[in-house]
Amino acid sequence: MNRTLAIIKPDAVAAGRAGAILTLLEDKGFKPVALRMTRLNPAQARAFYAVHRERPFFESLVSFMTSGPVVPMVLEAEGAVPLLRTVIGATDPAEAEEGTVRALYAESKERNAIHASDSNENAVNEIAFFFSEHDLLSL
Ligand code: 3AN
Repeated sequence: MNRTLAIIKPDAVAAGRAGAILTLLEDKGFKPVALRMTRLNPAQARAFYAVHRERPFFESLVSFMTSGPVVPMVLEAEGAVPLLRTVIGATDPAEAEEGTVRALYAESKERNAIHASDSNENAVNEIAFFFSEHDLLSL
């Protein structure tokens, strides 16, 4: 069994879609093993998205990610990382496959409803960013 990190982003939480997105993820076979609600401060958002610090959209992304509560969660499934990337859809909702989280709930490339780790290595680091080992349930 593998683990990945998802974050329901401020746009989806503010729109009241957190529950619908969690239901969709559960319907696709993911088991949440840790979940909480938090609001990132700018230093945390900058650290989380450090790989994007040279990109033109970085400050806007930090501003968006700190604009309201987020729901980070650890999800377990066979092949969790690639499976979740498929289930969330493309970064740009206009290009996201029908039925994906972003096709259903994202507003734009930036306000795109959900984050998902893009490699097993990043998943380990991103899970540790939000959760300590004793927060993770063994199912
Ligand atoms: P993904 O979230 O699909 O892994 P990344 O890692 O390329 O996409 O981008 C991280 C986040 O940065 C995206 N979720 C989105 O919020 C924001 N972002 C990416 N590309 C753009 C863009 N061209 N304009 C504005 N925001 C963007």
